[in-house]
Amino acid sequence: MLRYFTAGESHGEALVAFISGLPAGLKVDQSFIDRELWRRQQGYGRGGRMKIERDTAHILSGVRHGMTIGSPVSVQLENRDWKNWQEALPVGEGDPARHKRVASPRPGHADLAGALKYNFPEARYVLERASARESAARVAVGALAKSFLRELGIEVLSHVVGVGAVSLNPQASWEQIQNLFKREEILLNCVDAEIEQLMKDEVDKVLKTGDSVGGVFEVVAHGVPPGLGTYAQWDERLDAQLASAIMSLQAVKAVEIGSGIAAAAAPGSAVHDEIGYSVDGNFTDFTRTRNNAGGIEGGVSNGEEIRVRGYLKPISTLRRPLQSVDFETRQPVSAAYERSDVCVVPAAGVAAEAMVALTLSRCALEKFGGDSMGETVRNFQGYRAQLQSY
Ligand code: EPS
Repeated sequence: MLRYFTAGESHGEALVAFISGLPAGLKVDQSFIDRELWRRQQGYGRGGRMKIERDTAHILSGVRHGMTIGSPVSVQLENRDWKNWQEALPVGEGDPARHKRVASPRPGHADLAGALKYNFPEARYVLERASARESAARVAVGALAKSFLRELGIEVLSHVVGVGAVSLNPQASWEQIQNLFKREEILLNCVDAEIEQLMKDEVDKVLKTGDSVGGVFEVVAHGVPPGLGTYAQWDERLDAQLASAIMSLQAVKAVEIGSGIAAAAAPGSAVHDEIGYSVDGNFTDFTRTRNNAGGIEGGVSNGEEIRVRGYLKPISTLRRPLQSVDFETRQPVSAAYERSDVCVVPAAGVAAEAMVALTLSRCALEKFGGDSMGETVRNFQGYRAQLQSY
């Protein structure tokens, strides 16, 4: 069973990720993991922290001679900023006078709910863990999941479909999204250069006014065979698992599979994807003329591209803060501000790719099993042959 956890605080010494259940014999390419981490750090509208960090994955266990060995993989990501925080956030008792309080909770952030829950007098420890910095650890193990999926012919990428009031229409093709992945400079990760400029204008607008902006990313999984996930039990439905995985990312407030939102207002005839059948030599396939279902019907992948969108609220740390209350005096004050990003939509898309890759890997391992890659791929090919002779 594929399981993964993360640990680490935003300004602690390091982030740690742990993944167990990957088959032995999976090739691990360190430069690929680091490129994924680099992608998560990019995008127009990032704050000062990304100038400090150079995220790289330091693999501690589970990989020898460039291959997984079937034992749990643990990965450490150094927080370069730790050197500026070790006295404020020591593991030992330290000097309480050096503690950096977060005196007033930010509306929209975990600050208030977290302080109430854990009975903290202020929000420092809350934001340390609630911060989206944690998503870097997910991207590290997500890169391993992507490497695993690639052995089954499945690729997972993302692109940005909305920033503030600007959105991309019509749908981006897989080829366009693949081309984005090759870019050495990531602005807003939009396939349409003109729309991307308008998105940049949206970010510039909030930069000027001390505000922040949200948006929408889309993750696309290409090459997914029919049959991942099942309607047999509520928590095994693929769409339910993906929705939970995406919703678990910081700042995501809604998730959409395929054209789910528009579908709620359209008649059935305009929504459901009609079915055809094609024969090309020995190769036969069920076909669709469109993919409003986002590649999932009845909680099961149907062989089309999986398309899932995450809707991000604007970052809750504002340079021109909203009204809040002082934790100690309970008097009205402005919400706390240290520094922040103003737009993180492309970065959230990369973190969401990791979550989709981890979810699909878990479903694929449930279906195909295998303790070594040879065994998993053999089982997968057997299933492929079964589909061909269906
Ligand atoms: C982040 C690092 C954080 C934040 C951001 C995500 O760094 P710092 O708090 O030191 O500036 O920039 O976190 C948030 C947006 C948030 O609301 O907590 C990162 O690595 O992505």
